[in-house]
Amino acid sequence: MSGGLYSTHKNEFDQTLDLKKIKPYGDTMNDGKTQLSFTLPVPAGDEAIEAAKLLMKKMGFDNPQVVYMKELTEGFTFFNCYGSCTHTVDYSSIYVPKVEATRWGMNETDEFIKQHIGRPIVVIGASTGTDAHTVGIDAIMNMKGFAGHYGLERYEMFEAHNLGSQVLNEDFIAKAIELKADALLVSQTVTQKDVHIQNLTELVEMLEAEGLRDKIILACGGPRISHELAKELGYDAGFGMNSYADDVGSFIAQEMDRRLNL
Ligand code: B12
Repeated sequence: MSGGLYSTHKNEFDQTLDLKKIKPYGDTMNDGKTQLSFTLPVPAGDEAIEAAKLLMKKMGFDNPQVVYMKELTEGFTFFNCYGSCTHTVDYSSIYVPKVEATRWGMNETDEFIKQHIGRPIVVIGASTGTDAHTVGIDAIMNMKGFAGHYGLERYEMFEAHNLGSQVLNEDFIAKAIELKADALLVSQTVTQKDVHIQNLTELVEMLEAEGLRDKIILACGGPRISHELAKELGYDAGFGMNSYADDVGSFIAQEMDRRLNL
């Protein structure tokens, strides 16, 4: 039969993709199939399953199913569930602010800095406040880098200082003054009770009070940081998941060049 399995599959099961009304894809287009997990503050049992299903209905899921349940500790039950999402979003109208820079590899960035800046750029990074997560900032700064992308310490034209974790904003700023930093890189992983917002905001306010904010390139990153949030908080750029030294390195080089040419 001509067309084979693929065309049969497409004709029989897939409905038209409408980018103005997208919903999750499970087995077939527009089936809305979604997996989600959450914990309820009740003991495990039939009533807990019913509560989970009712909640899913209220969230907009048809045919809610609880496929796994476990009491984590007395009075708290974890659920894995499936359901069909009834909502859609208009993908064609989405606008996401992004860092305005061309992403280069290490050699290209080094070459650009040599030609346009003419000296190594001093960068200080830290996971600040009470945040003890170091893997993110290490991924960006360490010599060996992350997922095949070398970190800033490996670059010839970056003088990179990684201060580690739980660095207080005042110590971070003192180091920036001591080393005459061109750029500060802040990593924030814990977002519970919006602690990252308070901490990131405090740093901006302290830099402003010292008269340093305009003299420094300030970027932040972390799994729940977006460029939009970073800009809102007074940063020059924000980097989320799947970002590498390439992204922030080329941004800093291009931003420094832009400022030198103002
Ligand atoms: C390892 C880990 C720990 C280790 C950290 C060890 C260490 N030396 O870092 C330990 C055990 C210490 C730990 C402790 C805690 N943790 Co923890 N931890 C994790 C875990 C499992 C992995 C994080 C990680 O290393 N990711 C890998 C790196 C490479 O990814 P990344 O950080 O996102 O970095 C990338 C980007 O975001 C970006 N990036 C990051 N920073 C920057 C900075 C700049 C400038 C740029 C450009 C880019 C950038 O680039 C990186 C590479 O692409 C996560 C869960 C998970 N699977 O993600 C929980 C997690 C982050 N931890 C969590 C929590 C709650 C805690 C604790 C509060 C637990 C507790 N109650 O004690 C404590 C916090 C202690 C503290 N004071 O901070 C929560 C955070 C929830 C939230 N929304 O806030 C998570 C999500 C777990 C969970 N699901 O609950 N944790």
